[in-house]
Amino acid sequence: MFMNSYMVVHPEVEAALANGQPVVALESTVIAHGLPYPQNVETAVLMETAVRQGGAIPATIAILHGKIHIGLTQTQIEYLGTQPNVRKCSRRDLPLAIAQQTHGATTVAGTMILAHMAGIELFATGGIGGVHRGHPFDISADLTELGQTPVTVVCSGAKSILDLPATREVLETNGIPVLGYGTDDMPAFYARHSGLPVDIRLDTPDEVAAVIHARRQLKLQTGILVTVPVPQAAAGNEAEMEAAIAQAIKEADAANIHGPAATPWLLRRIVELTNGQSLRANIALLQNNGRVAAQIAQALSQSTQNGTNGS
Ligand code: PSU
Ligand code: MN
Repeated sequence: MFMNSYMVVHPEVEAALANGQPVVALESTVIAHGLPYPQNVETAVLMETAVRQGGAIPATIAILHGKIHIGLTQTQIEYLGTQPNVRKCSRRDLPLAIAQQTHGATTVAGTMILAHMAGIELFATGGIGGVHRGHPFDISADLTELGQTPVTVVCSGAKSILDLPATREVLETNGIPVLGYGTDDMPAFYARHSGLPVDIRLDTPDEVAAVIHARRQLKLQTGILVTVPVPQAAAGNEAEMEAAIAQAIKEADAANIHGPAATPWLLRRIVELTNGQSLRANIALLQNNGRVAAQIAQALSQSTQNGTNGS
């Protein structure tokens, strides 16, 4: 594990890593910027519970007073979920938040970097960033990070607030294997299907662990994307979701909202426009992804201990 004076590892996470037990990283932008209070704090706690139920130790990652925390206490989650000025931290923001000793909520990119530093290979979240609709140069740094940091991200694809076909192309350009967990096409967050093909469909944690193992053996420094559809019962009405998304994008463009502010703004507006339907889907898929990531982490740690997967 790479440690530095900026990093504080929660004792439970530290013990799990030292003993080779499965650990799953969780991001914090979804807490500070992705969901409204109090559902943000409740969901963060539910996600940690889902990871435990899946058989792994959760490590929610964030920056508090300029210190990198690998694993938060419930009090720290509550604190982060109620602070007004939390920096949304992608790769470029990490040194800024640390030098300024401010609070930072880590995006998929920011969380991947810090998880990798701490020696955590699995990471669960809701959706990744991508190429913004109508703004082909607003490409999330998540897509770059997935191409250069060996962490496996379990998510429900990307939201259709993004240009999904363009996002799919950039994933390929960056050399990121896109796995469909129980699906032949990429899920689109609220919707179970996007119609865009995955690279391979896998149906069990062991099969995914084998791909992670092969990536390790080849020493490829690339991430892996595992895409899991939202549970059927929580999937939103597709037509209603799409209408809300289109409306929100129109409003954001009219208000000239772009860059890092775009995703949080759109998410908030879509919750309003769907009367909370999008929020319910979001919470359900986050929990489900936490559980799946834990099962994969467990399969990986078992195969590593058995020696079959070595290294
Ligand atoms: N997509 C969601 N919910 C989120 C995010 C994306 O459905 O909360 C967050 C994630 O933290 C992701 C970030 O990494 O937004 C992408 O932001 P940007 O486009 O500025 O890179
Ligand atoms: Mn963006």
